[in-house]
Order: sequence, then C-alpha cells, then structure tokens
Amino acid sequence: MAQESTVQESTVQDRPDFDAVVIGAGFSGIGALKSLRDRLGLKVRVYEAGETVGGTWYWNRYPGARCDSDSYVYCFTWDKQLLQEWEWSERYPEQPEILRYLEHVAKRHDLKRDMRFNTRVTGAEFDEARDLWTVHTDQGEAVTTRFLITAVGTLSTRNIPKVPGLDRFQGKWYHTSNFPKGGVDFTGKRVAVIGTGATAVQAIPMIAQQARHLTVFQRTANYCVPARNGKVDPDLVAKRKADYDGIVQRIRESPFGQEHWPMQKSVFDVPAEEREKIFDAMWDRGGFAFWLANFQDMLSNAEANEICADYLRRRIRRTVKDPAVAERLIPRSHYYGTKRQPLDTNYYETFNKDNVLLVDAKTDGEIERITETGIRAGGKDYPLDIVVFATGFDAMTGPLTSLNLRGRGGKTLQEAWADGPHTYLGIAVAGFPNLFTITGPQSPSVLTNMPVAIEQHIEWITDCIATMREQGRKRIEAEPAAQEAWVHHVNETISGTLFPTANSWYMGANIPGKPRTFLPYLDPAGVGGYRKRCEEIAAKGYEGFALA
Ligand code: N01
Repeated sequence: MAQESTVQESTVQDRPDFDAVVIGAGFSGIGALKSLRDRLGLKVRVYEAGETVGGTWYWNRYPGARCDSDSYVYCFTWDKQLLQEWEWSERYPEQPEILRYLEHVAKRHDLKRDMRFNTRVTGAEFDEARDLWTVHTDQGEAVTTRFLITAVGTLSTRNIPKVPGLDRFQGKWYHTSNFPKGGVDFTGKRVAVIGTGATAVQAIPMIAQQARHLTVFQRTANYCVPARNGKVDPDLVAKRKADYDGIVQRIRESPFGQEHWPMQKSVFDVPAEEREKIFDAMWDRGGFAFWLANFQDMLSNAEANEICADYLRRRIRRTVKDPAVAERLIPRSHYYGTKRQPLDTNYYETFNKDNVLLVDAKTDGEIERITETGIRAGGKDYPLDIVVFATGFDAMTGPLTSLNLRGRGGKTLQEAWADGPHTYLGIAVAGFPNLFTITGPQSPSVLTNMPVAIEQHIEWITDCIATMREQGRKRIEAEPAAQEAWVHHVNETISGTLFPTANSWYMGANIPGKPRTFLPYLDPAGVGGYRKRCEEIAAKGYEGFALA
C-alpha cells in the first residue's frame, strides 16, 4: 500500500504541466497543435510572440508581400473539406489573404484556446532527472513539458545590417518583416530600398508606384523570372478540386513539394533552337517552373547553368531600356538558381520609370553610412525620407539559437552549433532530448513548398510521440554518431551541386561571421525521398535515436 502511494506520488511529481509546448503559431504551430491535441489527445500549449496566429504571414506585411508558391498547394492538406471550400482569389495569395486563411483554420478547429499570444519564449532548459523541459516566457510564466517543439519558422530572425549612423537618421526606417499594421504611406516621399532579394523584388514595384522617388541599393543582382500572377481559370480550379487527393499525393512524393519536376534530360541533349523554345515555355508559364522544372543538370553543371543564365540575361536586356542599368541588373557573381529564385511582377520594368534610381554597390560604390538626411554610398549622398531594409534574415539557425535553449549539462544550442548546425534529420539535436525542430536546419524545409515539409515533420513527430507513449517511453534523443553521419551526408550531397559556390543565405553567407555551411538539405530524391527516409528510420525502431 505504502509503495503504491509512493509510485503514485512520483508519477504526479513527474507529470509535467503539458505534454507538449509548441513555440510559434504559424503554419507549423497551427498544424502541430491540431495534430498533437486532436489526433493524440495531448495537453498542448502554444506560445506565440505575435498577437494572433500567422507567423511569417503575421509579420511580413510589406507592400507586395505574397506567396511565391501556387495557392492550391500552399495550404494544409489534412482538412479535406476545407481544400474543397476555400477559394483563393489569385494564383499567388497575398499576405492578408493567407493570414485570413490561417485565422479561419484556427477558428474552425478551435485552436486558439490552447494558444497564448503576445508571449515570447525567453528560454528553456532540459531537466535530465525528470526528462522534462521547463519553458520560460516574457510574461513571467515557467511551465514544464515532456516535449518541446519549435515551430519558429526558418526566416523569422530579421537581419538589420549594422550600417553606421542609423540611430541618427531623421526619417523613418523599417525592415520588411516589421512593417506597421496599417502600412506605410509612401506618397510624396523619397524612399530607399536596401536589398534585391525575393522580398525586395516583390516590394520595389509597389513602392515605386507610390513614392515620389525610389532609390534601390543593390549589393548583388539577382536572376528574376515572372510570377504571372492573376485570377485562376475557374475550370482549372474545379479540375484541381476534383483531383485534390491526387495533387496531395503528388506533392508529398515530389522533389520540391509542388507540381514541378526537373526535366529528365541535360541541356546538352537538346539543340539550341529547341532549348530556346523550352526556356520560352517555362518563362511564359511563370513561377518556379524555370527554377525547378528546368534541365536536370542546370544546378550541377556550370556550363549548363551558363546557357540558362544567358537566356535570362537576354531577357533583362530586352526589358530594361537603359543598357547601362540593364548591365548592372545582370548577376555576375553567382550561378543561376543557387540563390532563392525571386518571382517578379514588373520588377525589371520598374527600372524604366523616371522616379526610380539603381545604386549598385559594385559600380556606384557601397553604402558607407546613414546620415541624418539619407544614405551615403560611393562618396555620394542620397537624400531620403524613408529607408526600407529588405535585407533578409539570419536564416534557419537564427530563430533557434535565439531561443536560449539549454540541453544536457546546461549546454546552449549556440554552443552546440558554434561551427554550424548539427542535427539528425533536421528534426532533432544530440544533447537536447525531447526537442523536435519543425523544418529545422538540415531538413528540406526552405527548398520546398513549406506546408509540405511542415506537414511531413508534424506527422513524423506525432507518430513518434504516439509510439513512445505506447511503449511507456519518456525520452528520445538523437545519437551523436547518427547526427554526425547526417551532417556529413547533407554536406556531401550538396557538394555535387553549384549551391555551395554562392554567397547566399542558404550558405549562411549573408550574416557576417556566420559559419559557412549549407543550411537546408537537398535530398536527391526530393522531399518525397526524405519522407521515405524518415519513415524507414521510424520503422526500424527510430534508428539513430536513443529511447528511454
Ligand atoms: O532576403 P535575402 P529576402 N548591405 O537575404 C541585401 C523568402 N521569401 O527577405 O545578395 C547591402 O534573400 C542582400 O544582398 P546580398 C525567400 O525564401 C518568401 O529578400 O547578400 N545589402 C540581398 O540583396 C527568400 O529567399 C516569399 O549581397 C545587403 C538582400 O539584402 C527569403 O524570404 C516572399 C546587406 C536580402 O535578400 C529572404 O528573402 C519573399 C547589407 N549589409 C521572401 N545585407 C514567399 O513567397 C543584406 N543585403 C513565401
């Protein structure tokens, strides 16, 4: 009798406040809560720094913000009824529409009751004796949980370059991921956009329409292809709705989580004239086709890449009227496709406008400082009222290392990743038991249509926790040897491509001092192949993980 009560007591003592704490309420956090709570019946708490759901789509409210993936695949696939009911207004949904969609999902599945908004997680530490995490928030809460699940996104830690003088600027400045809620009125203003990545490429044409004058500060030119946004033909919408099961299966098994497959032939298999027609067809189709459905050797063979880049250079020269400006908009320092493909709507055309000026770091000089009245670059002053930093993010690792997580022996993730991320499958980290990182570094994540990668991780984590509960396990942890083999595999796989040659955020090259290493994982068999690999590991009793 006495023994029984002791056992009960210790069980109660060991029982955490929550079975799972999820950090973030974007696509990942919403999906994780739904799966863990409604499929497994877990007690789950979601913490979100924003005032509502949305994640990326809550924060990124800059003009022109919209999704670059086709809307019919940029959604949750587990709500089959909603796949039929929801009507996207355009090929690529705009930020407010995606936010409305996520709000709708949260409401429809009664998810907000388990979410705490305006609450930032400030740290968490693993209790090795009890196999629990204690999670701290900026609202003074400290809760315990068996599993800690990061749903913090990959591009959520903004990069504001340390340009001298910013604190003295008398005008207004914003980072694209932190625009004021009601937007910014650029009417009559002299505006600068710093950066020419995917975000700037969306924002620049919109800002140029409103501003009195726009100066674009370009450090590296980019290869843009047309998005070709617009209303989707209702017949196509109906056809897709009738085939959603097929679509879902195809994108889950696909290379990039969307209906794009690289051609099964080399650039050199095709005569120049035919090649040109193929490029034209991809160009006319718009979107990621040019990047993801191109010749199979385009991202691995420098000469094949050059043929493709030549086509894009000709397009830029044809669109931009001033030949000197066109030349400055042509990339010269990286291979096509080794940086994230920006999709444009009138980007190059915008440089034909009288109120738009391109300042290129390589030919006009680099930004030296921000003054009280503008930007000084290449020895010249550019007077400004508003500066927009479209300067990107400390991608993939930044959102995780800034969480202040402490694993075994109090070791922080920053310490564990001092020379770059070390993960197993991009989902777990040795020394950090019971931690799952949705779309973490070294997983396909940003190289795919994100919802597909997110759902795959959530399904795998849910199955894993279900198995652990069935087996009465309290702890799962990546084994160091399996982790190092994975890191090696990730690096070896990418070394056969042109990606490592670019100074991209994929390589961590955009953040001064960040270790240079490929951050996502390019599975040769695509996100579908990665899914299979993860399933096989689970089927082998979670090979490479220690369970207790
Ligand atoms: O950021 P970026 P982004 N001085 O890092 C420049 C996703 N996204 O916000 O190339 C001067 O790509 C920098 O120059 P350089 C998408 O995955 C998704 O545009 O480093 N310039 C570059 O031009 C995308 O890739 C959607 O030399 C400086 C720019 O700033 C990711 O977000 C839509 C500088 C930053 O480009 C990030 O895109 C839009 C400095 N000190 C974006 N520092 C969707 O469809 C940086 N730059 C969902």
